[in-house]
Amino acid sequence: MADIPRVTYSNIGIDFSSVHAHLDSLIPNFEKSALGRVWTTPFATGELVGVVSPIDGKRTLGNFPKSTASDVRAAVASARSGAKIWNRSTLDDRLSFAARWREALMARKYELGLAALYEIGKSRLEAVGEAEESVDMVEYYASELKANNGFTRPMKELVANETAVSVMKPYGVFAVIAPFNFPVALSVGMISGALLTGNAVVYKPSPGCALTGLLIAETLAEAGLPAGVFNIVLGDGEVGRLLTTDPGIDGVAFTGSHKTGMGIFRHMATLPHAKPIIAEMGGKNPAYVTRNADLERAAQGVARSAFGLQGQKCSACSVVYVDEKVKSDFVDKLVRFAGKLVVGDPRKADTFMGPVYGDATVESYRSALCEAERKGRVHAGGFATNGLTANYILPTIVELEGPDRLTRDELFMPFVVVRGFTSLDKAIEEGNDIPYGLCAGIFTKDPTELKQFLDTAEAGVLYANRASGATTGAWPGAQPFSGWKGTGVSGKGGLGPWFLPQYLREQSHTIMTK
Ligand code: UN1
Repeated sequence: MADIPRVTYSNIGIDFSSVHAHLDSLIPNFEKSALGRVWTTPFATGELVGVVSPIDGKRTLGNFPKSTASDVRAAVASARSGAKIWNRSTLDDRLSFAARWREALMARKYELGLAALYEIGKSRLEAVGEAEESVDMVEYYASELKANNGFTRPMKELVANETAVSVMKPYGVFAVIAPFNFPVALSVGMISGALLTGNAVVYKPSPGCALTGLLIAETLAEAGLPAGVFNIVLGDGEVGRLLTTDPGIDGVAFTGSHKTGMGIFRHMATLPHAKPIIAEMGGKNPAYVTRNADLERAAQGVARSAFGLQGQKCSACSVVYVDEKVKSDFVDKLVRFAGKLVVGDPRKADTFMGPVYGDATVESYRSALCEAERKGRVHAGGFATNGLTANYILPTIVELEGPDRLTRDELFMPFVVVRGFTSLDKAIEEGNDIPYGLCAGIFTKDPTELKQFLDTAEAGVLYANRASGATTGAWPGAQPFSGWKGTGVSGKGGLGPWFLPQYLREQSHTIMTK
């Protein structure tokens, strides 16, 4: 497979025909062996739930058991016993585990990608991309752990014969709650954060994503960990609530909606002592297109970020502020480029957008579109008609006069709002007023405008002039993914150098040597 190029979110325009040929050869066997199984796992002994693919609403992904309340308690108890060993693992133990896990993920990356494709309707390249990202996450976090000597630091010697060291220790057991949209990468990211720092884990994948969740669990079993260190539970929000409120957990890693994330924070505030929460809670990401922009590049970057994965990314570009002077030109280019993106069955090589995930998204799309028709101008959008089910939505481009809920709420659908501006200052002010603060992008060739954006945009991930994605495409070791404001409170991101220390608590050791 050495001749097959790796897929990242930003290496657009290269020849992926060998990736497609490889996937073509894998798909028939994947459908036979990975789909339609009846799964069992120790901490899910409740009713079996059949899950179908959003691709056609028919193909069974498998039958997955649900965790009962006592399964959740048992999983936490198992993690507590695993933590006794893993909390005291050495740096070498963790690094060699990371190397083994990376190998296991690497060996099964196309299978993991295909699972994400069938499970949530991701296009081929987005799906393989997230599997590749997972491999790189484990590698990058392990390299940070090693380069920082497990984050241990010698401290000042205040008096003779006294040594002081800052040591970073695991909290104990982390609950990891993952979302549907990057079922592999976001799960692997949070699980690796916890495990590489010596914490035990109870992991709950998104309710419809048991398949990828169980495959990830298999890669961890292949990598080998002491018994009880990694545990998986399956189920809906109620199972998540039982897990995050279990007294036996010491912290929560969460990626998902603002509402659910804030619910976890509220719960922690009711406890005798709060516990750490590492949370990424969504986004509503603006891009700015000035009169000094390369408009073709801007249109491509905005379209790729607004419509990739059907707009269901926390990083999706969902509102674009365009200088009035170039607005109609930009909108024409955006509509033209978006019109060429293929909406269809994600199993096919040329598909850019598959179905949206979940019936609720179809309904909220309908109402957002009606609202946009009432309030502004719809340049493109609606439902795909070429024999697809109702969950295939076309790239939707809407122009609105004023800021309102469509420019502020996270919609999680292929829907981008265009707003005209006459002052970049004012536009950035409005973009900053969005309650979330994950990503933002600008298209300009003017260094003063670029500096103004970099100095004033209130978001953790900033991009300039990117055709591969105005606001999307962060990669481990390259773009730390730190959520500001409503997106997150820790001020440190996944994919970056400060991610792992969040799973650790500091202890200073001061020792008189004589
Ligand atoms: C998300 O939707 O929570 O930067 C993550 C990106 C992806 C991550 C999106 N790496 O677009």
